[in-house]
Amino acid sequence: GFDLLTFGEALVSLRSAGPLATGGALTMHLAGAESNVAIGLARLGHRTAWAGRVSDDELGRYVLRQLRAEGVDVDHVTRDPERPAGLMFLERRTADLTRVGYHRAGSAGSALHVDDLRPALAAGTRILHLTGITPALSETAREASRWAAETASRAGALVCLDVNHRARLWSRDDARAVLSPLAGYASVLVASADELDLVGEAGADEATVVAGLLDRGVETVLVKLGGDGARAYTRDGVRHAPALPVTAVDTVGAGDAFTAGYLSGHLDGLDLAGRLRRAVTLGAFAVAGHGDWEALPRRDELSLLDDLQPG
Ligand code: KDG
Repeated sequence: GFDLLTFGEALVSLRSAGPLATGGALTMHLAGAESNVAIGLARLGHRTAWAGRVSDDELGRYVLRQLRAEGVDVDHVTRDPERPAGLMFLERRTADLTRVGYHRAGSAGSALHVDDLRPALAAGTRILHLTGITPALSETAREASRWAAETASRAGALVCLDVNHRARLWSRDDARAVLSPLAGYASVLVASADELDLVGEAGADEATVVAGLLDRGVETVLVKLGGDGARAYTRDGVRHAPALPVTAVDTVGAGDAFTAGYLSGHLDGLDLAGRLRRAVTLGAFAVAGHGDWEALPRRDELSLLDDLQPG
């Protein structure tokens, strides 16, 4: 079995150095919140698998090659001969402003179906990670997400749902209607502060949403606060972890790194403080380097930022 199984849509991201409307060179990267998490864990030596559908062409081969090179198991990936790869343009519009554009409607990844996930789940996993992006992609991807969360939690896996609201894909009300029930399968729920009411009542404050989630059986609620770190809620109370004081050059992927660090700490049997420390450490690596996941640490690099750790 795997330590962690995750699934979703991996995208080919094309990054510009300046405004897209004036053209120029684009660089090609692997993107996708779930594949970012998979790479974060694989780099730390955990047995990690990613499942999903990829286009059966050069771009699909590129996605698989990147994941394999990072040590992520892709044995249970489906190749889709009919649909194209999902693309994402990451436009560096100004030094401080990046704009995201998706070309993913009708993509291979968005056609994800329950049947694509059966073999990977049958292999067994300690953790199932999923995001609120996948259920926004299509009806079949939504059902696949629900089925996987239910099946893994029944089998005794720790289910981690990272809300990851993508406003380009659906409205907050549509997201809430799907993600709120999905959260009922989760042991660990990750959200940024502005996403929390997508797994509770519209407009509800943090304390109310968290209380509701803990009541429904979620064990740990992690609220990401960007440069302010994160708060972790359990039945025992709340704990705050400050972010590490690094120079942020690229925040895309920081949330995925945070989640990967937390789950790595769980797999290593760390206590809550240790899991949070690893979470903010991976988040710091992600923001202090370019790319969604390229700057994430190997296990022998985890201590590189230790001088920045409080306490
Ligand atoms: O978390 C980073 C992701 O936003 C990026 O890799 C692309 O998965 C992605 C998405 O759907 O936005």
